[in-house]
Amino acid sequence: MKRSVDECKIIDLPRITDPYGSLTFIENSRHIPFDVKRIYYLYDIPGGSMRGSHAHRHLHQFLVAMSGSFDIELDDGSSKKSFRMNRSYYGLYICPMMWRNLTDFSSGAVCMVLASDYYDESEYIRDYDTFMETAQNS
Ligand code: T46
Repeated sequence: MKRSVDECKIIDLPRITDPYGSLTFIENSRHIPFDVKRIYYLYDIPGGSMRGSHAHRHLHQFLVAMSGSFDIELDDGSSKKSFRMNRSYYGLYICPMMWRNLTDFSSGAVCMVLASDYYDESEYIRDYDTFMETAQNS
């Protein structure tokens, strides 16, 4: 089944705000469309860096800007979409087979990723031509 960038979307999270600050929570399978098996985060990202530049064959992910801001460009092999991430009360759901580039990290930006499976390098597609071929034949 060919995946579409239209399956990827911003999801607003619950936000509880009082005079002492705000609280946001994410519940497995309730707020995001998969079960979470792994959490990781990117931080101490030097200005001008690009992260990503790959796709995952099967992985579902949900990315949140816990601090600061950055841009995400998604590419399904036919269409592209861009998202500006700059609040910790929403995140971007990314379905499998999306090439992604993360750029324009602000100073102190932290990107948290919830993922549907454990780390597995064989599940990555790191070559863009291979990604295009795989996407077009799926
Ligand atoms: C994405 C962005 C936001 C591990 O050993 N375990 C892990 O769980 C992960 C995620 C990575 N690694 C190792 C594998 C590589 O040697 O850490 C190194 C960098 O990993 P990666 O190329 O995945 O890093 P990013 O920041 O370019 O990409 C990651 C996600 O893979 C990607 O899907 O969207 O974070």
